[in-house]
Amino acid sequence: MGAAMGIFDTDAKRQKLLDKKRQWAEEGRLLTGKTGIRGRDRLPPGQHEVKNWPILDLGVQPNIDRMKWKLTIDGLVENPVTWDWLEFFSQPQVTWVSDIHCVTAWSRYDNEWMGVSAAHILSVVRPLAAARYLMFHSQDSYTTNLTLKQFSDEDVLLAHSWQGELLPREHGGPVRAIVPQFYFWKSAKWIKRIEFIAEDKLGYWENRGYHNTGDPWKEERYDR
Ligand SMILES: Nc1nc2c(c(=O)[nH]1)N[C@H]1C(S)=C(S)[C@@H](COP(=O)(O)O)O[C@H]1N2
Ligand SMILES: [Mo]
Repeated sequence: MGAAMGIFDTDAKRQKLLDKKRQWAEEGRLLTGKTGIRGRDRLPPGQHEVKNWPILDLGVQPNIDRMKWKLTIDGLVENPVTWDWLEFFSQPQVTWVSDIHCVTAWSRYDNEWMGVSAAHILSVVRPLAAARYLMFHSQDSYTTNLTLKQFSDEDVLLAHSWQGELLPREHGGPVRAIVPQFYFWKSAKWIKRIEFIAEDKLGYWENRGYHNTGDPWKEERYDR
């Protein structure tokens, strides 16, 4: 556990789960050594389909009042913004259907997300030429990093709804990131800030043995 998480009252069971996940990275658990082909295969190597939707977090599920919620998008951009819930909702809305692939080997097909696209966010804030990476910052102090190119995929969005209902708190509501081309740990729940940066920095799991890119088709589970 990072020092920053010490402030939270994480129960023993969850702590065990977090320790196990770190252990998996050290041991290279679940690796099949195969490569899948996006578009040809539905399931990336080493994954299995689930019909439920498991919940994974650091042991804290922030309870955020939608009317007090705010999102800041700043760093190396021409036009930094802070949106409250109504401003976020008044941005153009998109719907995308995508599959979830979690590094703990479950995949969930056909999730319908609604929210604000990364493409729209980029058109509003206009990253400077020096901005080549970004960091998602969440209310539970979770972080995860992406390249600007990864964030620019057309199916990336900040979602407030899933299957036509507001995103429940345990799955990252009011708003979470959805980055479908990569393992689900890149999809930050309870997002509060997107920071555009010049040099790459590692996020929470990237700092704990997980791959910096996390492409499920190449089975980029761990940094090894
Ligand atoms: N803020 C925050 N986002 C997070 C996490 C987290 O602990 N905190 N866990 C990540 C991991 S490891 C996964 S697999 C998914 C789980 O999302 P779910 O609980 O909605 O399935 O959220 C990702 N985003
Ligand atoms: Mo995960």
